[in-house]
Amino acid sequence: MNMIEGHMAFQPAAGIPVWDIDPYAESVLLNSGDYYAELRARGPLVYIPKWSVLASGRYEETREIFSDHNRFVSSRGVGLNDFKYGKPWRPPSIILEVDPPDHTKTRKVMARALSPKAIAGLKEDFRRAAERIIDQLIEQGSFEAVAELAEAFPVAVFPKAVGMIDSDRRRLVDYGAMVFNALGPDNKFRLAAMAQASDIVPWITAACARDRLTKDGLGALIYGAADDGEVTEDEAAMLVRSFLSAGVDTTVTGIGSALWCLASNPQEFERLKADPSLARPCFEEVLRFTSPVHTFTRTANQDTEVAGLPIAEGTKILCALASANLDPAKWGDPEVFRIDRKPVGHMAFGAGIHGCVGQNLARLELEAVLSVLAERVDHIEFAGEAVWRPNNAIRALDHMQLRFIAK
Ligand code: HEM
Ligand code: OVM
Repeated sequence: MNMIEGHMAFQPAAGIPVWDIDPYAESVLLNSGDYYAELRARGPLVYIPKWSVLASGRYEETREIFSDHNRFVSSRGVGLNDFKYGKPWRPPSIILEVDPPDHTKTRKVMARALSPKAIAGLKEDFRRAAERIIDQLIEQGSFEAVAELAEAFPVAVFPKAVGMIDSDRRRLVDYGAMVFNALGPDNKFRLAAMAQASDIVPWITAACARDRLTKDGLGALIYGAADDGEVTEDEAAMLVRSFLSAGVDTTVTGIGSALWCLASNPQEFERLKADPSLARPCFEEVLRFTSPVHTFTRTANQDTEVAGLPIAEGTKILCALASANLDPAKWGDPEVFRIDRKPVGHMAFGAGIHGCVGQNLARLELEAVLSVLAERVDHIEFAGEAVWRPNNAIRALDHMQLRFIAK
C-alpha cells in the first residue's frame, strides 16, 4: 500500500478536478480567501495530489459530509493521519476522534458538564474578568491585543471554570496550537509545534488528574460521572484533556478575531455600542467571517459519492469550514462583516453529532468581552499591523497592537 501522511494514497475518480496546490503552504494559510474562492470555483470536490486528499469548500457538500457520521467517520482521525494505519501522536480523543456508540457515551457526559444550566453560574465571573482586563487596557492606551486580551481573558476564566489548581498560560495556549497543527502534514508548522511536546504534554496530562482539580468546577462534574460509573477514571481524565485541547486556543482565537473584525469595521463597532445586546449575534458573525478552526477532515469509511462524484473507502477529505462560511451560494455578500447578520447554519462550530459541545461556554466568554467593550470603549484603533500566525487547522492572529479610546 502506498501511504502518504499516514493515510492511503489514491488516484482521483474520473470527473474530479485535480488541483496542484498545497493548502498547508504558508502563503496559502496566510492568504486563504483566494484559496477558498478557487477551491469553490473548481468544483464540489477537488483532488489535491500533494497530499493525496479530496477537499470540499462549498457550503452544501461540506455540510453534507460533516453531517453524515456513518459514511464520513471521525474515528480514523480528523487530520491527515488515518488512525487505521498511522500511529496517532497522542492517545486519540475519546469524544472528537471516535464514532457512535463510543461517542454517544462520552458526548453525553461532556454535554451535561457544558449545558446552559451547568455554566450559567459562570456569567458573573466572566463579566468581572472582562471589566477588570478591559478597564486596565483602556488606561494603558496602546497594547498588544493577542497577549493582553485574547489570551489573558480565557486564561483568567477558563482554567478556573474547569477547576484547575495549576494554570500555566504559555503551556495552555501552546497545547491548543500543537493539537491543531498536528492535524496537518508533517510540515514546518507541525514540526515546530511538536518540538514542544516533551515539555507540554506531561504537564497537560498531570493537570487532568482528579487531585489537580477543585471539587466545584467542570472537571469535577466529569469525575462525578466516573463516580456514578458512567465513564472510567481514566476516561474522565481523557475528557478533562479534551477541555484543555479544545477550550483555550479556540476562544483565544475567537477574541482576537473579534477585535480584528471590529477594528477593521468601525461602523459595525458603532452599531454594537448603540445596542450591546448585539454582542451574541456579533460573535456569530465573527465566527462565520473568520472561522477559528479553518479545516477538519473526515475519512470515507465505505465507497460512496457526494454531488454525484465517487469517493473510495479510505479517502481523506479536507472539509474547509472557513470556505463553507464564505460561500456566496449560501451567504449574501459573504465578504461583508455585518454584526446583525445572524448567520444561522454557519459551520464554525461544525455540524452533526460532533458539533462543538463547548459552544455555549464560548458564547458566554465572548458575550462578556463584547458587551464590556460596547459599554466602555468609544473606539478601537489599530496601533500597528495585524500579523497572522499560520497553523494547519486554526486561523489565528500572532500579534496586533491596538488602542482603546475610553467613552
Ligand atoms: C468540537 C470549534 C470552543 C470543546 C468542535 C468542532 C468545531 C469546534 C468546529 C467540531 C469538530 C468535528 O466535528 O470534528 C470551536 C470553536 C470554538 C470552540 C470555533 C470557540 C470559538 C470550545 C470550547 C470547548 C470546546 C470553549 C470546551 C469547553 C469541544 C469538544 C469538541 C468540540 C470537546 C468535540 C465534540 C464531539 O466530538 O462531539 N469545536 N470550539 N470547544 N469542541 Fe469546540
Ligand atoms: C479533543 C478536541 C476536541 C475538539 C477540538 C480539538 C483539535 C480537540 O477532544 O481533544 O482540537
